[in-house]
Amino acid sequence: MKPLYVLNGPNLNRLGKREPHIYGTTTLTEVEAICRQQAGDRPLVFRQTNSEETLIDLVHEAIDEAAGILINPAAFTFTSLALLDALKMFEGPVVEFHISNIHKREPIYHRSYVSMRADAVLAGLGSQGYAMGITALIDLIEKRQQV
Ligand code: DHK
Repeated sequence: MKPLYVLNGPNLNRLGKREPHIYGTTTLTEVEAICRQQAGDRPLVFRQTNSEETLIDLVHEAIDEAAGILINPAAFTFTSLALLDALKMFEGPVVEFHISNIHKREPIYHRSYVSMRADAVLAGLGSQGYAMGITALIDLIEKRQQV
């Protein structure tokens, strides 16, 4: 069974301390545990990077290895055409995830490049929302396998 890839972008390593009024107090380690709990016996690869190059390299790895991608691209959501181009090469389902409701925030957070490839977008559910992201990704994978 191919693994689910959960990819996290810049500054998310500071979750728990970072702007708790926006991102809450759940740490990234706790987010990983939430994802693994929700994935059950499905293999899961969980990564975080502050580097655009590394995030793109992880998407390239997922192109060959993953059943689906759950990605919180963080600030690269709004800046990286290169990330969009990388995601376009992935044939499996992509779920875009944001802890905060980006559409309720400043305009700089409104236009997502990643949404131009994502099959679904979840935003504003807090860190606990990663569990719903995993369930949505598994659902999209299974639906494709039924076709
Ligand atoms: C995380 C970030 O770092 C911001 O750049 C995004 C996203 C929102 C989040 O809500 O998870 O705008």
